[in-house]
Amino acid sequence: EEYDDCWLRYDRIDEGDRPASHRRYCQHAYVSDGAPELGAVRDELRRGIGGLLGREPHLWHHPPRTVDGFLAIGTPDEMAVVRDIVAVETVESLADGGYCMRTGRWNGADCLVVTAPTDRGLVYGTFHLLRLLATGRPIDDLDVIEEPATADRLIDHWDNPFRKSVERGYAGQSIFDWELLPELRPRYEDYARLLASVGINGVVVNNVNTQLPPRESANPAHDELEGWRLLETRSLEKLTSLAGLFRRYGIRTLLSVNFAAPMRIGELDTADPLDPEVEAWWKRKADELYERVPDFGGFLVKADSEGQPGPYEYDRDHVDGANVLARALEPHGGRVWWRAFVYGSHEDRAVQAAETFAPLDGEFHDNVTVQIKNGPIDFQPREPVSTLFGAMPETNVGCELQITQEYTGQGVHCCYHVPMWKEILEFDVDGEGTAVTDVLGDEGEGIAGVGAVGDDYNWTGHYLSQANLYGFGRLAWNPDLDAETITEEWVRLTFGTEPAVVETVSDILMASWEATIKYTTGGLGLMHMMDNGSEFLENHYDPSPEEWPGYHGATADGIGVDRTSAGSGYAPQFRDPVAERYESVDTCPEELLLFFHHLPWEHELEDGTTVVQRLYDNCFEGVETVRELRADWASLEGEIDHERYRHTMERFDEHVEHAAIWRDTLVSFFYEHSGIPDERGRVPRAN
Ligand code: BDP
Repeated sequence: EEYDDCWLRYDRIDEGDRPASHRRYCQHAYVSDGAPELGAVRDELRRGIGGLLGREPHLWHHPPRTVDGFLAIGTPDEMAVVRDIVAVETVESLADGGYCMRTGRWNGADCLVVTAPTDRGLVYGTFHLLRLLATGRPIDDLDVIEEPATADRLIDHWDNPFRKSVERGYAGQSIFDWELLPELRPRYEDYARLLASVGINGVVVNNVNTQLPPRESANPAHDELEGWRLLETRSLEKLTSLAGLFRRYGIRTLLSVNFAAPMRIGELDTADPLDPEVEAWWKRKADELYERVPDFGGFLVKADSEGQPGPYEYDRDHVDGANVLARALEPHGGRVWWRAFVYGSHEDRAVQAAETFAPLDGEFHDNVTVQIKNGPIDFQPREPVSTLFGAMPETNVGCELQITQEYTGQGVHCCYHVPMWKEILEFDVDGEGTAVTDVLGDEGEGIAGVGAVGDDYNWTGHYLSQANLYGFGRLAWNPDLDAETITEEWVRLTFGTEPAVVETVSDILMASWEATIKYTTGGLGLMHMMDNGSEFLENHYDPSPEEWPGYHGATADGIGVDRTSAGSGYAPQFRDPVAERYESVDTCPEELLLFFHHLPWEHELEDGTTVVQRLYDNCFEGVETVRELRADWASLEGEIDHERYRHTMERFDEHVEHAAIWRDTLVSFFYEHSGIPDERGRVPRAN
């Protein structure tokens, strides 16, 4: 089976282009024995150093003698050389996953130590070292201390086991083959390497939709969604095998579970979370799981949301629902990730999550994390941040981001999400400098990304979408990294260090998100301009603004949705002064203006342009930018390998065409409702 190496290419660097320190330190490596993670470290050193330097390192089980330099990788208690070069207290004070890298002299040789309090940290340290080598950085004067900003950094796969489809996946079928498991595909290991190389430490292997919503089940065209079956005893052997592989890379395995499992899998006639038999069922199931997978991460649950079962059916609330699962996992160190994605009972869905969850603050068990989507709607190209991040101080919260490009061009458009995620994670929730990331800092909190990989050769459908997976991991590890740093790192690892290539690809990525926002929304905060498709899980790719009057609020007199205190009340859910800023038309930032306000088409923006004219201009500008990005990509012909050049070029051709379709649909829509022509005459008048 063939597939791309993504950012772990380890292409040979010519002797002349590489700092002398690489060879001096990396020809010999003393790696401690024991834990499975150290096997992964050794394999990676062979691959990485073997590739980059053209010769595999000599691996030692004791400190090498009579060498000029060597690597020493292990925990302090296992290696005297580590203790001599790095203070034990420094290492021991680090959080799980943290590590130190430090150069020193030992027994007449130069020595580079990679050490950590846990084996998982050694894996991360090794990948960091290889990243330095691959990007051509010198390593002879290192003193690095790294620690993850948040304890849990998860990928949520929306993969449907058995039938292998991926909900909102644009890169082919699921990489997980549950029919074949417990037999392992080589690809799993390479996936684990990619994830560990950017610090991901948990993988939820199946879709949050574990059964088909009732309204759909009547449709014979759909196979059943059967993710709930993974909790069956006969699936556990498969899970055990996969979990064992991920464990080598410090990654814990988790499952999405069906709240009605005691009925679907067990023999009970209720799933009432307060029923003692239900409680006992979950406990038995957890015991059974942990017997096989002692480091099992826990359960992810979508309950009472879009047709998935939940506690409401029994007149119980989300606390009752989450806590019964939490009690079952607690003795084993597992965690419940309980999603806050609920809507349907309010005219404006934006307000519902906070109304439902904020009053429950403080009632969830310690091993429950409430997992909140970044915004109040649903992964739209740009949304305001969810008010829940500032509303549950006594609860462990997690932030759910979308790596897959459901609403941002799927496998076709180039849209780099890192700048969006920076905006979200840096958002000041209280106006006093408390960023979303600060809310995520405690034990039991974290960041989850909805996965983007599939069985395609290039993993993510679009080669440039690999950058979203890379960037997600890097940001989850350290949200303070700036977008430019992450981008440059990815490009250097993926396309090499030639300055013109690095600059061109980085610029393309950095410009892509703003362009997407413009041609898919008009850039003033409109939601849901897309096609919902006619059946379950379709589309979200083409434009179809007429479908969603309640979301964009377009009428003859104006556009936008009033979400101030006079309207649906989303703005006042923020804490002051944030609430005040959104509440007033004068202070609301232009890019979210129509999210919070319904305004006349001819309302004047700060520079005197009217709302409708700005919408026109933005749509045209967005497409212009995409044309420029395509031209920039075209300039790389001959500078990068032909296959990646060609594949991506074809994507750009389609991107330009499709962006123009978006533009034309949106501007006609704005014109039809407003009756106001484009000042620059670009918008076709009604026919
Ligand atoms: C929406 C998707 C849908 C998911 C749902 C969710 O369109 O496929 O099931 O969110 O997050 O974005 O549960």
